[in-house]
Amino acid sequence: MIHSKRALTLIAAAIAAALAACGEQKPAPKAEAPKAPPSLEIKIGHVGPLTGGIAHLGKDNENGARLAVEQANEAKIKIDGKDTKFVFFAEDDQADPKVGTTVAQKLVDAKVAGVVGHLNSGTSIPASDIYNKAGIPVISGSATNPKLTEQGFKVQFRVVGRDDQQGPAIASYLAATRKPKLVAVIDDATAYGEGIANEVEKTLKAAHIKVLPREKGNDKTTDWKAILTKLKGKNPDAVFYGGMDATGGPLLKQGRELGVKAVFSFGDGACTDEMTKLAGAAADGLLCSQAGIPPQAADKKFTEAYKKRFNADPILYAPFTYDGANLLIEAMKKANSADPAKYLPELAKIDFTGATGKIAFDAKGDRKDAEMTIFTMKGGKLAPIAIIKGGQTIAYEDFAKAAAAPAAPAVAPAAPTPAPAKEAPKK
Ligand code: ABU
Repeated sequence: MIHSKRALTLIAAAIAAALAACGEQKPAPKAEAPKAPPSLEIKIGHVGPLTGGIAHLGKDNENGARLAVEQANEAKIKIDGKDTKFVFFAEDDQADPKVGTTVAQKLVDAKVAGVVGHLNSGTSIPASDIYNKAGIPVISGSATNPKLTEQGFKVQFRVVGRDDQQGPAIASYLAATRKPKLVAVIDDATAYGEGIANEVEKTLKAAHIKVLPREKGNDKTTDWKAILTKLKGKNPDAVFYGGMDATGGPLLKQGRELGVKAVFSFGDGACTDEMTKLAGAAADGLLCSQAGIPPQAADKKFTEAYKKRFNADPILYAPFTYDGANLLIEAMKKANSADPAKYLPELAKIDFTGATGKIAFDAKGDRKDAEMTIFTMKGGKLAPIAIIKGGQTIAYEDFAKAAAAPAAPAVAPAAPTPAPAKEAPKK
């Protein structure tokens, strides 16, 4: 009995030991999950009017920047050894200066690394102060008022020319080719419209051309009949309007309806094919300018990719906002960082060939050697007739030929007023 008790105890101890041993058994090692490669998310903002009368231009600008960001993601760029994903933040400033600052602060709060925009000078100028305080680089692809880059903000750049280049270019071309004796100047009371109108007036007066007292609307004016009736009585040879196409179209249409015979001449904001929709046949003969190369002279790879992606042709400054976004990305690549403090110095000294040609910035952040293009409206389409660069004028057909050839374009010698380029006979 004693023996069997002892045997039972031994058996129980053996079972306990076996169970304990089982408990201690280590699980078979699991296969380790592969480590996710380090990644980096970089936010890039774009701002333009996406609602209101010039929403079509805001969307065109946005599309250009969006395409660059999408292509950068497809290219699987690495920054600081990390797989990089660019995230595009598109905002609507309604072309309103107050909304522009609100939206700029929103992008700063969202910690964007850089911004392309805004479209309008009137929104870009107040917003630039917000980006500057936050140290965030910002490149406008369309704002042309000189003040934008005259404020001494190190973060501010633009890839189009300025209105103190564009105003003299279109006014000189108008003076040299149409030889007006009396010109009416109208503006939309925005930073852009008033600014370019001032530059045009200054240039015309310097050429001893009489200018009527300034007439003003605003950026929503579509009924110009009172102003046009008053002007008709003065019989000007030319009318210059500083404003956008949404207001310039009705101005031109109503001018012709009221029998104003003057040559109509606009700056870049109203130098779009949209004029045909807005003014119909009255748009024919319009003389206008853009503060860069024309969309049709942009790199074909860009134009084809834009068309494929958005099922539309670029309208005005999409090639420039495309370049703006690519410049931000290129500077980040060069700095191997998306930290604005680190890549800003690379942006300031960049030398880049984009869809709109070679881009480098001067000390103010303006594009060096920006081209100006003069157009005329023929058969419902804007046709570029001349390129003005560094005070020199070249017929557009020669510019296009030279651009297609490997050598740099030759330009005609400088003239006090740009030598009129040959215009194709009117249809
Ligand atoms: N440059 C014409 C339109 C944009 C702006 O400067 O307001």
